[in-house]
Amino acid sequence: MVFDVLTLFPGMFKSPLQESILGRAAKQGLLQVRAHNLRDWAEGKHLTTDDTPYGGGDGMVLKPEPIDRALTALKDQSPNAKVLLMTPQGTRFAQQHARQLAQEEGLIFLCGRYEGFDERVRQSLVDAEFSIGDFVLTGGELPAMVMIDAISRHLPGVLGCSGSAESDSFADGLLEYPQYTRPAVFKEMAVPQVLLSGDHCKIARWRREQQLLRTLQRRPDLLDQVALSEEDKKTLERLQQSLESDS
Ligand code: 9D3
Repeated sequence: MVFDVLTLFPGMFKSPLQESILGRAAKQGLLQVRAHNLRDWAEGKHLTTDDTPYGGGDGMVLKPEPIDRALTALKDQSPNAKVLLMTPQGTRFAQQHARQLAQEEGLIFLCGRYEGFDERVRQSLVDAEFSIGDFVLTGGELPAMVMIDAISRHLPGVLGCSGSAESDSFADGLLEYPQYTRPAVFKEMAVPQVLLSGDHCKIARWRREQQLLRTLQRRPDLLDQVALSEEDKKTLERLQQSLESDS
C-alpha cells in the first residue's frame, strides 16, 4: 500500500515510520510512505499556501488551489487512492476504520495546521474526514502517522503471523484456549505437538481455532454477539462441518 501525505511539514514523517515494524515492512516493499510538501504546488513569489479568512477573524485558512493541484498530481499516480482529511471535526478514527482502510489500494492524507481548510476542499476533493480523538493538537501530521501505523498492521505480511492483527481486535467474547505446562506427557496424555513446535504463528492460529471450537461446543450463544474476522468465519465453518460429519 502506498500512503501519500500532503503536509507543510514533510520532515515530521522521516523518522517515526522508518523504525521497528513499519520500517521493516517498508524495506520489504509491503508499504511506502511518501510525504509531499504542499508548498511545492503553491504559486507566486512567496509560494503562499494560506490566506486570511473571508468575513474576518483570527488565523489563516489553507487555500484550495494548491491542494487541488497537489491532489490532481497524486491522483494521477494513484487513481484509486482515497483522500482523507485530518481535522478535529472528522469521524473519530477507530479499529474498524483501520481494518477497512487497509483494503484500499492507496490513501492520501491531507494534513492541516491550526488554521484549517477552505470549506470547498471538503466539498469537492475529499472522501472522508478523520479525527483521532477529543484533544487539540497543533496539526494533522501526528494523526496521519497514528492512522498509518494502525492501518499498516492489517496489511498482509506486516505482522509476522497471518490473521494476528484481526485476532487482536476480536480477543473478547470467546472462551479461552486450553493451556498446558510441563510435563509433556501426563498419564499418557500428551501436550498438543504444535505447542512444542516453537512456531509462534502456528501456535496463535491453533489457539484461535481452539477458542472458536470450545465456544462452538459449549457456548454457541456467544458466537452471535462476537464480531468475527473473515478468517474466523472460515475457521468456524470448517469446524462446524467436521463436527457435523463426526456425529
Ligand atoms: C478554533 C477551533 N479549533 C478546533 C478545535 C481549530 C483547530 C485546532 C487544532 C484546527 C486544527 C487544529 C489542529 N489539529 C488537527 O489538525 C487535527 C486533530 C486534532 O487536533 N486532534 C485530534 N485529531 C485531529 S486530526 C487533525
